[in-house]
This record gives sequence, structure tokens and C-alpha cells, in this order.
Amino acid sequence: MSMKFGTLYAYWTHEWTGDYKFFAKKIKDAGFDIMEISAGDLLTMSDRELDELKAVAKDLGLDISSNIGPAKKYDVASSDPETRKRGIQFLSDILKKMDRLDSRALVGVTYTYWPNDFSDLDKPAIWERGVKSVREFGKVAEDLGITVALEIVNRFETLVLNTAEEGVRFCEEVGMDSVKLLLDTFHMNIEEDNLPDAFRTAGKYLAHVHVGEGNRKLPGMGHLPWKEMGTALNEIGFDGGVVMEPFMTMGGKVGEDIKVWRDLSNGADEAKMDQNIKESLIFLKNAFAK
Ligand SMILES: [Mn+2]
Repeated sequence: MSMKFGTLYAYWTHEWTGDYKFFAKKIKDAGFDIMEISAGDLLTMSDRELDELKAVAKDLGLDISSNIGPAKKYDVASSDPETRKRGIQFLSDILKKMDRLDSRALVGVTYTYWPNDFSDLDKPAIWERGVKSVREFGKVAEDLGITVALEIVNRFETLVLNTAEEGVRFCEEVGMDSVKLLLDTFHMNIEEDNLPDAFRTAGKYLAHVHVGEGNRKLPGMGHLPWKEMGTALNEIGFDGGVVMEPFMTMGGKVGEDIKVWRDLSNGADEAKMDQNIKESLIFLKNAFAK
């Protein structure tokens, strides 16, 4: 086993949904092995649509990871028991759809809702409820052979898990092989003292990595220590998905949620966007090579 490289489809769009069969082709053409999609979309897809997307991905040799930041009404760490129950059911339903699609990684802020509105600041209580709920849908994931990678995000997006150290503590409390961590270099750059060391801290709990520069440009366009991060990932024997989450153009719900208030692409057209992501992948593979 070795690292596999992927990208979120949203590099080419401004909505949290899209024609995944179209994006699968673009993602394969750019040289990737993983396509990351919006997990919430699976709930509105028929079995036939899931089977078709599965077939397209298989033909192209692409794995699919499924990404979600649940809305507040699905917060599994809510103080309201009905909301927690609804959230656990929501994620369990997604996991079943993922199984049909043969998507084996559920990634994102599943231990609470996203983005947080900071109306409840009782972190210890949120944490405790989160651990209990994650165990419940973690069991569903375990039975289906799916890995849940809890995404650690920066302080402006949640108050629950902001650092690798907190993530490890949370995973230890959950105590399930199906529940691991996702570290994202954009968030790490805000919260961690040392980026390579944060990967070492996550160690065996690390299942998925999101990559992007400090301003969410493509890897290689900014200042993050890619070579040193690659060394750390190889040191811990990381063999999960390394998935880009580049956000470089304004517009739509994506631009709003990610807060893209200026064009970071230098006016790139689609052909230039395609070329940029191909070059970034070559750069990243080189930096992360053993
Ligand atoms: Mn991310």
C-alpha cells in the first residue's frame, strides 16, 4: 500500500454538487486516483444512479471518498437528543449509500455540525456527546467496512477539534478501528506549531489528508513545507488518501462558505485551471515520494 492522490471535484465548480461522471473524467485526466464528492448528494441519488457512478469510477480506476460537514439540524453532538438521533441516522443513511457506491472513506466534520455558529460554548459537554454519537455511527461504518476520518478544522469553523493532539484524544475515547482522523494542511497552518510534527502526532490515527496552501491555493503555489510534510507522512507509514481541496475562484455557495472574496486563480480559464492542477499533482507526488 502507498499513498493515493485525489482532488475534490469543487475545484471546477461553485456549488456543493455536480455531475460526478463528468468530474470523474476530468479528475482521471489530471492524473489522480481518488475523486472526492459531497456525501450529502448520495441521499438524493437512486440506486441506479449510484450503480452508474460506481461503474464510471471503476472503469477509470478511481476511488471515491465522500465528504460532509453536516448542517446544524444533524449535529450528533447537539444538546438536544432528537437532533443527535437525527444526525446519527443521517450519517448512517449516507454510509449505506456509500457502501452501494463502493466509497470506503467518509471524511469531514462528522463529530458535530459545520460551520459552527458558536452558540453553545460548553466544549467538554459537546465533546462527550460527540464521542458517544461517533461510536454509534462508527459501528455502522465498521460493519460496512468503511473508514470514518474525522476532520480537524481551525478555530473559526469549530470549537471541538482544532489540533492533531485533540483529534488523537478524541479517537482514543471513541476507541474504534473504523474511526480515524483527517488532517488538512490549510487548517493545520492556522493551528499547529509545526506541520510535519502534527502528522507525527496523528500517527496511526491518520486516515486521510487534505492538502492546499495556507490560502487554499494548489500545493506548490505557496509557502507550506511540502517536502518536510512528505517526510513525516512516510515516517508514520501513511497509506491513505491525499486529497487536494483547492478553492481559487469566487462564486456560488462554495465561494460563500469558503469565503473566497477575490480571484486567486490569476484569471485562469478552464484550460489553465486543468494545467495548474496537473502541475500541482506532479509537484506534490515529488514532494511526498519516499
Ligand atoms: Mn478539508
